[in-house]
Amino acid sequence: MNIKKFNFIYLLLTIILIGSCELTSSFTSSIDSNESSSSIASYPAYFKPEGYKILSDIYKGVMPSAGDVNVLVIPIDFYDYPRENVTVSLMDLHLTFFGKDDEVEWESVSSYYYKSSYGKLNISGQVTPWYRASNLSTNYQDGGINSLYKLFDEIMKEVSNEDWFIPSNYDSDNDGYFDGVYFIYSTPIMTNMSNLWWAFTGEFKSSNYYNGLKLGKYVFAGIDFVSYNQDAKLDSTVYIHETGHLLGLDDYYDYNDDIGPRGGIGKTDMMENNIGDHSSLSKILLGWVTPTVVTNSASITIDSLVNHEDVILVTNAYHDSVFDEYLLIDVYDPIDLNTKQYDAYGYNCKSTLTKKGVRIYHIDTKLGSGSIYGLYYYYTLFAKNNTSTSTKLIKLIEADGGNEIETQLVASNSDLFMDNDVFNENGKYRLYNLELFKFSIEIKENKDGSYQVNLNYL
Ligand SMILES: [Ca+2]
Ligand SMILES: [Ca+2]
Ligand SMILES: [Ca+2]
Repeated sequence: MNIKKFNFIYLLLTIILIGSCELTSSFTSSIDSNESSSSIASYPAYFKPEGYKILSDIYKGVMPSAGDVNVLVIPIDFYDYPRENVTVSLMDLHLTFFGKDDEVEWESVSSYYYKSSYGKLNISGQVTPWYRASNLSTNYQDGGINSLYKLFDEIMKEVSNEDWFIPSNYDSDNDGYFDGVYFIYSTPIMTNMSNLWWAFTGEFKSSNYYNGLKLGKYVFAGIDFVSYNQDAKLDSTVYIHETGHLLGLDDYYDYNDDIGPRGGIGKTDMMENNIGDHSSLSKILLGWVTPTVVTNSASITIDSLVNHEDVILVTNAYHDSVFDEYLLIDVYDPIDLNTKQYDAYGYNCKSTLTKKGVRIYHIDTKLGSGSIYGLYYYYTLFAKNNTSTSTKLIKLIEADGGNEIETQLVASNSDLFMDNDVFNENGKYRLYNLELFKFSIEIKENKDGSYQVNLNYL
């Protein structure tokens, strides 16, 4: 698909357009905190760490990842694309964001995040009435990022001056930033083949206050995504993915096959192809699950991540931080958030993982200074990304020992570790600094469907 180059998008982000579930990119904010590792203490063989920092502790202007969060969904129309021409009603938009799971095709933004966070994140909010942009949609398309910021500034001034607007309602964590703002435009998506009319999450570059609050991260997405999948009643998947960015998560898909390692994590994740539940990495970064940290030989039982808060973090040396290099072990299960979406949206949203098994991820979330990679430029907290760096931010280790995620760009059931499988039996697996990984990992399936993970320090 040829995309007309949109000048500020050219500078700030490129959006990949693939299947109906593969959408959007983000650019994320600059870093205001430098989390370096602290002194290495001595730890028990396994333990639940306390007091470590998560994304929202070090990332200004992101949506709080826990608690009752109240967001604003602001529909914007234009003289050349007036609200009367929009087929999606604001009630449908409301249900897509805040409805119950049985009021939408799959999950609403709210019901998805409630389930994925094990009840820790409760997103509610309101869809405001339509606001009219002061210029034609084409002006913003041609006007660069500053014209879009000007639009947001005008809209936020209007919204924050409304009688109903009570600032404290929109800042649950009291950090001075709106918890979440979604600008939902009337223009049909991909109008004029411009990737402005798609979906992205960005950081508002202004120090303006709106009735006492600052706008940090925002989502810009079309209302047409509500009806993007033709057979689906109300489709929230794009807004769910963008909310991941509002929370501070990166994309896990590969923007470009030609640079860096290929294949992302094999099309298996909400931050990759808008598929299923969030990964154990995302859940750790958002504070929804506390990993069991393993530093010496141990045997630990885990069950499905989608409905159990079970993740093992195993590392040669734990540095009191989840912003580091380590392996994560969790249980994938094609149930709940990992399955109903298939029926709703069809093939393109279907994970190729169709059975239960153990996933082992190689993670490198060491903090960086903001990655820049040419056309694929965006700010990120992390030194690594899944597009252009020589090793990945998050990599799914293939149980079958093949490399099909990088060669065929998709994971398969044989990439899951099953009963009696052993990873790194010979002790030859290396971390990215070429240090040998000091554990072998043996998987035993229990009668009740959970897995015993035997970690043997080599
Ligand atoms: Ca806030
Ligand atoms: Ca790549
Ligand atoms: Ca494989």
